[in-house]
Amino acid sequence: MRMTFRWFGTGFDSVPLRYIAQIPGLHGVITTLYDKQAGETWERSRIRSLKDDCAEYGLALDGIESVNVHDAIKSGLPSRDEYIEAYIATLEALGEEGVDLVCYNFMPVFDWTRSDLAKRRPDGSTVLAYDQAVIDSLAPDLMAESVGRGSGGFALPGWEPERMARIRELFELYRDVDAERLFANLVYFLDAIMPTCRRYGIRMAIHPDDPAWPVFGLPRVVTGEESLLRLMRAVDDPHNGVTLCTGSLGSNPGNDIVGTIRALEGRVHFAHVRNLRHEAPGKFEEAAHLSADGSFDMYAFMKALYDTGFSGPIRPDHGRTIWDERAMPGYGLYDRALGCAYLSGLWEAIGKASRG
Ligand code: DNO
Repeated sequence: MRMTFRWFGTGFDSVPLRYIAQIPGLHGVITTLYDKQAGETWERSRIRSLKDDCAEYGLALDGIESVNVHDAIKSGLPSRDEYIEAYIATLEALGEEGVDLVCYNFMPVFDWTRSDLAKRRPDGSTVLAYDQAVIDSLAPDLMAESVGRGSGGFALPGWEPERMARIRELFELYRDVDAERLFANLVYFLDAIMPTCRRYGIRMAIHPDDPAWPVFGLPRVVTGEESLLRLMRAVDDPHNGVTLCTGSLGSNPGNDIVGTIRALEGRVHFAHVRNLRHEAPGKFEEAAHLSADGSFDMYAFMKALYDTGFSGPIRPDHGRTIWDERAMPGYGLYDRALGCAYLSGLWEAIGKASRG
């Protein structure tokens, strides 16, 4: 594996690259052109300057998270073919610059959903939290407003104000899209981009739905092992792979993440490894990365990745906000840097133990 850190780019991220470069054992960053809306084509020159920014601090550009997929593609509008062309042009620009990993999601309207962006824990740290009862009591447009208010002034990934302003219109788009149609639209999209991915060696890594069940009545198709394997079979090309996000899959305690990692051997191209604390069905809060702080056995996840020969980028995910840091919820420096050190430690120990 290669240890990486998500970075939103100069002007968007509170954490400068020069700090990220000081995290021990870091190979590179996972980043994006954060000002690009879904459907826009990325210019090669901007990708090159992103790469140069990273190289200045000795960091590789290990992948893009995300090249977002336009709702016309997800909902299957006739205009989807134009948007797919634009997506392909972006993949070509990335491929020309040697970028070979793209994370994306296929969630309608919203990306990840949380009911609280700063739930206070007894030690004074704050975390992202989810409570289905709170979500059920909120209309989707109020949800978007409350996420905006809780973001501390940062633009949150997946909750772009430009899109959220059109939320009713977006919901309308999906009125007749059930899970089967959404899945078919995903397969249509992947079939269309696979030749470009093969030409440039770009590995697509779909991010699971978060949480791993339908919210606000919108369909979800990437919720666990069965749906992931179905997708791998439907587009049976190694360039069609997965972002193994333990926090998203693990939102459903019924998901056997270790089993899923093993079942997806060879198709896990990227890993987000984080911990959650389950409180009740449909109710959880995020935790520090250590097993002891949450509900997950983090060692078991890392061991399964190790045993299946995982060699892609891995990153800690959503940290707690600690030490009075002012940062985008989940994306401060401190707790994620602790996460990097911990996950690197587990990997070193697993490697040494397995070599005897
Ligand atoms: C949340 C992230 C997601 C993820 C996208 C991938 O913090 O894990 O926003 O980047 O779903 O497209």
